[in-house]
Amino acid sequence: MYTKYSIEEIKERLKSCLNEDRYIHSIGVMEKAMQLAKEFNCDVEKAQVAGLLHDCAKCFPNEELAKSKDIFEEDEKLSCKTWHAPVGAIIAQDEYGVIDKEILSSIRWHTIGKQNMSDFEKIIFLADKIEERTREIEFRQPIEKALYERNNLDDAMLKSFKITIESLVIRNLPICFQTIDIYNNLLEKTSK
Ligand code: DGI
Ligand code: FE
Ligand code: FE
Repeated sequence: MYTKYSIEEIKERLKSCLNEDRYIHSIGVMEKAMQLAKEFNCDVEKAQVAGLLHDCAKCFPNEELAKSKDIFEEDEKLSCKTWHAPVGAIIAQDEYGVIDKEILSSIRWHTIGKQNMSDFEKIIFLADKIEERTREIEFRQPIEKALYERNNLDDAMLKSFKITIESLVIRNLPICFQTIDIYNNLLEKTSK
């Protein structure tokens, strides 16, 4: 048991604080995270909780999220789209009773990523990008292809960062240094 609530109780609660699309996305991430956990030998029950809760703060207004800016990375402060991740980890702990450190860190870093992520953190990150209920096939497919070509989580992480960075550039949005750093590292690591 990774929270004091049942999965059904968590779903009910999420339904009341996410919009419908975001709720469906969260169910999609839960399902995909469980699938990836099986395929890549991670804890399936833990993946279920992390996937379901990863965006639990996504629908909070920016002013509300900004109240926690002391816990944001310096350059994260520039990019309000990233704020729901650090706040989500706090909400998962305080409101949903999650104490498992790896679940909390997978939520914390599911948007900008982090150096040296564990396999568990990677599968939550990737499930968010390739869930089948709301992510469009043209974004999903190249990441899946990269994942299954060599059965390598880092190949898929690299592809996912490429797509995110491209889309931030196209939308004229700032990019966290950390994202660029991780991208550079993955590029080196996966070329071996
Ligand atoms: O919350 P989701 O929409 O399911 O997905 P997410 O948490 O991965 O990303 C939310 C948005 O954050 C997405 O449009 C990309 C954007 N974003 C903004 N700045 C950065 C960033 N993503 C990364 N990786 N790095 C950034 O610096
Ligand atoms: Fe998110
Ligand atoms: Fe998400």
